[in-house]
Amino acid sequence: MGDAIDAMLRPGDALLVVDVQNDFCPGGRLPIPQGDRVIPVLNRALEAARARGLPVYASRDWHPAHHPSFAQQGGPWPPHCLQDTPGAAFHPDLNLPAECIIVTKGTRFDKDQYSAFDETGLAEELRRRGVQRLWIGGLAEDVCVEATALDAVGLGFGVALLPGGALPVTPEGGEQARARMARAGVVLHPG
Ligand code: VGL
Ligand code: ZN
Repeated sequence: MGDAIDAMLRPGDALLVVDVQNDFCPGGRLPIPQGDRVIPVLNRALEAARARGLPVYASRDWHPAHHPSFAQQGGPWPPHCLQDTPGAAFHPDLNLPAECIIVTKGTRFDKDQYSAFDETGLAEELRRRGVQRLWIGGLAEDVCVEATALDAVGLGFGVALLPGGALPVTPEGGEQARARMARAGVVLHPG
């Protein structure tokens, strides 16, 4: 299924890989079950985008110590993706091209930023490059992928999820997230 992505990409498309970082994969500090299984799918999409000269973006969660999303600070999550630690690095198997633009989020001291569009300037960057449709995949499907996809739709971009390219924190969470995304106009089963 992932291989079909090649035929679905067109001019005006871009790829956005959300938070495929060590801490969100097995062995990390906030592991998404089987989170690393999205990597081969994303690598095929990255290769297809490269072959077509389409822009590629990768977001990363990049928290300072004592971030408000951490449990000790009253937030919902264990500490994860601490700036400049191995857990915050992109998974080593993810083949991000040299031209990939990195979108850093989660750095604010006062609140979390689940969406790659939340005060990052990403929408302006995409418009500058003539991007009309975003293909999104990554981790977690029911947290940052969802928030990013919903924002992208709200900002006027076409949005499709990469088939097999996202996984949730929990199966139920994933189901609910996909329902909300579908209602908002995200294309979940393109092709
Ligand atoms: C995420 C939980 C906390 C994500 C980030 O990238 O989906 N989830 N911070
Ligand atoms: Zn986080």
